[in-house]
Amino acid sequence: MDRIEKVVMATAVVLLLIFFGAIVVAATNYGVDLPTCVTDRKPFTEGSAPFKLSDQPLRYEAHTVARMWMFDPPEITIPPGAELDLYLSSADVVHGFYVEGTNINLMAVPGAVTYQRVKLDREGTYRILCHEYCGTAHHLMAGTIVVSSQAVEEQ
Ligand SMILES: [Cu+2]
Repeated sequence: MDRIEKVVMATAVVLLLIFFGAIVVAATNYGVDLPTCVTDRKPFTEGSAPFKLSDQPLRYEAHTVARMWMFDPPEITIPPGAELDLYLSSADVVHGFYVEGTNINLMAVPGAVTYQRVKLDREGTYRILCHEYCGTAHHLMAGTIVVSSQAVEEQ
């Protein structure tokens, strides 16, 4: 083996050890972790309409349960520009939760709670669709997110 090849290989090994060490230090000392949408919340089987978080204006939280073949609650109403913390669980099998025309896309997994913070500025009705085949009536599984300025007066 040529001397230059040995130097290049030794340099590569040293760099690998440095990078691996940096990952270990980041994970153990700085809490750096892989991004995930799975929370450590306890799974729930009853959905709830969005409720306003009292300490912050225009912050809402909703708990949605997916089950064959519906979303509970079937309609989520929030005012435009509100931030919605959406928690999702499943009562039976794996379902999908996709909101047309947005980047909202979650999996509903039995025994787990997934999460996405949602902000919709434009008023309108957004269709929620299940995108994971979950049985014979999968194609009927839908819900809506209604973004309406009237939602402020209702809550
Ligand atoms: Cu489905």
